[in-house]
Amino acid sequence: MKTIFSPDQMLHAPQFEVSDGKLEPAKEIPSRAQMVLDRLKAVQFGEIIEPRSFSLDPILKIHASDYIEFLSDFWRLWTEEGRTEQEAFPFVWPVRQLRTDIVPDQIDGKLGHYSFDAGTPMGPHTWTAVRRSAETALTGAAMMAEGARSAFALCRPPGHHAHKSFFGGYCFINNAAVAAQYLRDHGAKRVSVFDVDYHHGNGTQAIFYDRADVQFLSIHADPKVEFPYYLGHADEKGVGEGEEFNLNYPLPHGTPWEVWSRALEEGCASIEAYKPDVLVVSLGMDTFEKDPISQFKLKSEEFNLIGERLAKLGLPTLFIMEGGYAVEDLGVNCVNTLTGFRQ
Ligand code: Q9C
Ligand code: ZN
Repeated sequence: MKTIFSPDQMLHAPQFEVSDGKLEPAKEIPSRAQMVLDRLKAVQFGEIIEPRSFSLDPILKIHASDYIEFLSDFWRLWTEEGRTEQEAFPFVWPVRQLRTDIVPDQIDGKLGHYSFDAGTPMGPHTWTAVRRSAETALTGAAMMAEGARSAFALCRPPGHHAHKSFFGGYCFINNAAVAAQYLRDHGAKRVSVFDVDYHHGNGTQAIFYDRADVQFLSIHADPKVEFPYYLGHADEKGVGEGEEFNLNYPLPHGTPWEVWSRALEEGCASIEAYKPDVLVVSLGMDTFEKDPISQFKLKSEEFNLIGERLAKLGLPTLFIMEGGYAVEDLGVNCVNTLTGFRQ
């Protein structure tokens, strides 16, 4: 299995995030990617290649053009405004009865309009890294469309919390959604996206919620007690043509493999019934017992079992990296999953 990665993805290097009501050291940091690369090399997992370049078109099939323009122009606007801070935080949002149809001219108003949390700062090179991360996912999708049986897109920044027109949860472009759409546009009739990150994939769910051609499944911490809090409940099943093609498996804090793996089984059975042409896995390792921001209890060896179970589906499979913040163990947990799949 080939891995796709560009060093440009390291250029997004946040210092801080707002979490638990205070400023904390950033968790989604470049060393995450480095740990995975180091482990892939240590076990000689396979070739690591640079992503191809793509026009913005495949990204614009998922994201609104004004949002992408905002992301790509942001740092220029920020500095033109006279701001000297090296990272920008949103801090005001258009909730409920406030207007979302008018984009403010002012930079802080724009930041709030195009985001949903203060945990996702933007820096001088965020856009470069974000676009390259999406191209990493797109390269994986292109390889699958060209006949590969599997590929690993080492995406960073991650993507599954990003919606059509807003960022958050460390995510800017929804890499998995962009890849799934690319696969649809290049021969796949049906695509399943299985999100095994600890957090609900709210962005991916919302993007495909009314569609029958992309099935979305997510195993995650119950949003009643965990980020992203406002999406990911079991009763969210899709709407219109998309009804029954959205499947959520919210689980309580403390969930161990014995319970988590039952949701994995159920998800796999639903994928088998759906009969997709290709599987996209939103691969988060933050289900790990030692993850600093998460509350599930998976052990390193159990990541191999995830890979093994997914392999039994017998589908062409594109892995897209999402979360995982136990940096020291991230490489092992990630490569364990890929190794389990390959055997
Ligand atoms: N105490 C991904 O894994 N912070 N994003 C929540 C709760 C945001 C995670 C803080 C976590 C975002 C891709
Ligand atoms: Zn996560």
